[in-house]
Amino acid sequence: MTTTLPCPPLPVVHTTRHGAILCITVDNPPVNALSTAVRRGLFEAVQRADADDQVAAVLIVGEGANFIAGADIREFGQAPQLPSLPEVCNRIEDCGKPVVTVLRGAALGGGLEVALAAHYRVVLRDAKLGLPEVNLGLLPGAGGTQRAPRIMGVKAAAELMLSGKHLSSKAALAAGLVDHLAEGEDAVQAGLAYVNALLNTKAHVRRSRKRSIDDPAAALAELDLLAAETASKSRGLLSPLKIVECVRAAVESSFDEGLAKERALFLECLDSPQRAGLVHAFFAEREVTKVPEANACSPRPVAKLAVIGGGTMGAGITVAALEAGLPVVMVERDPESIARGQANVEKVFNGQIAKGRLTEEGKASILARYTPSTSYESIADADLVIEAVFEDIEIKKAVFKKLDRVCKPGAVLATNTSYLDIDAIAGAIGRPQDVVGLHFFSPANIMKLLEIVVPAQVSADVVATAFALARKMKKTPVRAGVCDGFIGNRILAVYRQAAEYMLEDGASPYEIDEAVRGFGYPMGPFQMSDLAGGDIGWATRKRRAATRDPRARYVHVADRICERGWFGQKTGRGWYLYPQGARSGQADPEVLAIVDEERRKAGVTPRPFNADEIMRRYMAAMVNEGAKVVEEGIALRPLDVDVTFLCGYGFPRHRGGPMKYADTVGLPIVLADIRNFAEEDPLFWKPAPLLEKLVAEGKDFASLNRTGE
Ligand code: 3H9
Repeated sequence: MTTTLPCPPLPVVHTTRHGAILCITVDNPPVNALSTAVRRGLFEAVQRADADDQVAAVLIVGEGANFIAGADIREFGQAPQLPSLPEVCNRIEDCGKPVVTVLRGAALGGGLEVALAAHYRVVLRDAKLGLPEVNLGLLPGAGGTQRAPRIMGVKAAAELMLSGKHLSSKAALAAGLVDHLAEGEDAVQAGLAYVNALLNTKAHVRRSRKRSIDDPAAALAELDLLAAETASKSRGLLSPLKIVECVRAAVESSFDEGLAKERALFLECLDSPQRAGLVHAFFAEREVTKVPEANACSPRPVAKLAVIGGGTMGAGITVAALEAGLPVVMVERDPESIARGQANVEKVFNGQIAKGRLTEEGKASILARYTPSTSYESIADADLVIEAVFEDIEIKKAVFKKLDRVCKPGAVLATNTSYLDIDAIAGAIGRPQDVVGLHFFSPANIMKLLEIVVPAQVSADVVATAFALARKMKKTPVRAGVCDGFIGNRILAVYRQAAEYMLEDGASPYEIDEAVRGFGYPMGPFQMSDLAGGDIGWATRKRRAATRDPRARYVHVADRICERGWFGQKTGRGWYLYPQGARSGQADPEVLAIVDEERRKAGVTPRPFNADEIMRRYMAAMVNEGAKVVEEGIALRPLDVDVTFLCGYGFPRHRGGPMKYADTVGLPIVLADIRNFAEEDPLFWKPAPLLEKLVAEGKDFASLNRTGE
């Protein structure tokens, strides 16, 4: 009888000798993150090299396309294991023999900190260097806040940490962060050449902890300015403020005191719900791309795109596709309309030129991929067509019938509708298997979210094609089922309604907006409506009027405002006043008078609301509808709802999305609120059965995100 023994795990750190040089390779796919095993391996390998008389120098490289992408984010929140990353970095720096790192691909966070602790740094051309911990609610916690200012200067280091941005190899060399930019693609070869040169010149170890800060007084003055700017921009975020504190310690204290400060503040950030929310957002944005159709089949090739409609959405989609390198034919119904469509496209690029982000030549080379047309025949060879015409089902069906006539077999036919029944659109033509929803958000060339709406008859490879297109266009795709409003707009309609009820019950639109901003949104729902145009919501309300439950409460204030032609910023007034085209609005006493009048008509005696109550109701409505959307399979998992709101609706990222937020608050508390509110209005505040079930079982939404359990 033969027994199969489990394979021993492959070593995540291995060493090879090249004469007197010991090469340590971190080999932990996919991105060589610094897991416990990697930290142990690195620590022990450096320890052994230090003690080995045959070793004269150490080289550290990463296997594959990356050096090291940082600490293993999956380990955050688990019991800490030794050695810690600061200990590993200190061990590297303490090595008595020169330690050289070669950086390629990602050298981020803890990965860059390993390199900063080494004595010399070489980069290959494709390297991207950064300390992006701030994006995860953290600060560089393995000496980065102390070593980077000593190596590249206080201001540049603080800006690198506060922005979370990556530096190219050239920029890193110019900033003094690395010593040498090597040609070629072989990290080991480049490293060996550099180490040999060092050994030939008898170069010594060079510890960044020993470096002093240039002109500390000037550095502190710069830091004061950065601190003030950070405090005003941080909108309740903890880690940017802590980063500034650590950098200040780098200037004012000894290296060891600075390290101790960094450790204490890092642990504080690590424990914060902000870190948990941001890490959830990081993984959720990657999980959303893992959908059954994309796993099961290959996408159809897409080399040529067509967009029907040159309005705001059509032009935005066209720009996004052109920027992704795709050739695009834009179709409009007549010469005047296509001229407007082309002008809309050019306006975006002209704006980029005005801001210095694009040159005239750059614009010309992008527009070389753009073909305006008034003939559907011109898109006969398109691989994928996106319809972005007026939001009316009959108009859309007519467009799809034309597409059915002219498009080649196998072309993907997508609609950019935000609410309409895509099953009905697909059912109107002879190839429903090719029809999918691609719901872009405005401005489509900027907003990350792309809802990929999956109608009943669509074939799986069309869905896979939509996900591949999203990747090419650098969008964050979320799979949604067909219903009125899909994931995002369906949930928005409900919490918007909760806001209107509070408005009629006594909160002013300005108090509601302020509470929502206080929660971390860039703007409140009434400001948002003024920005988007009140007429859009008005049209939706009119469309839904026929199917609205006659027992449901209806607040008329928004209609009264729209009836006056007050559609928001574009008309100079809406919920707010915008004198002389101002972008930020002022409270409008006439709006408050309309609100009072509607309260009187509805027989409501207004009562005060504080920010806490406003947010409890606003979030309870959002979470309850989110649970219904998950339960009905409109969203695959709670995390898909989270990503929709993070990437398309301005939900504060550090709270991780509405479903993550509900888990943080505790589902029993959210459900108790809903039951409490239901005493006033049981029809609106009907608890989602999924929420009740989870509470009864003592589970949270996160339990539904863990697939395969
Ligand atoms: C830190 O370092 C703290 C220290 O200062 C102090 C410690 C004491 N860990 O994005 P992709 C996974 S904080 C674990 O799709 P790309 C990712 O989930 C850290 N996993 O590829 C995905 O997994 P899956 C500071 C990680 O090519 C797969 O790798 N570092 C990590 O578009 C591929 O990722 C950062 O913030 C990680 N650190 O982009 C860098 N990184 O296939 C974070 C990635 O199962 N990472 N994964 O879905 C990134 O920015 C990008 O992932 C990177 C690659 C640019 C590296």
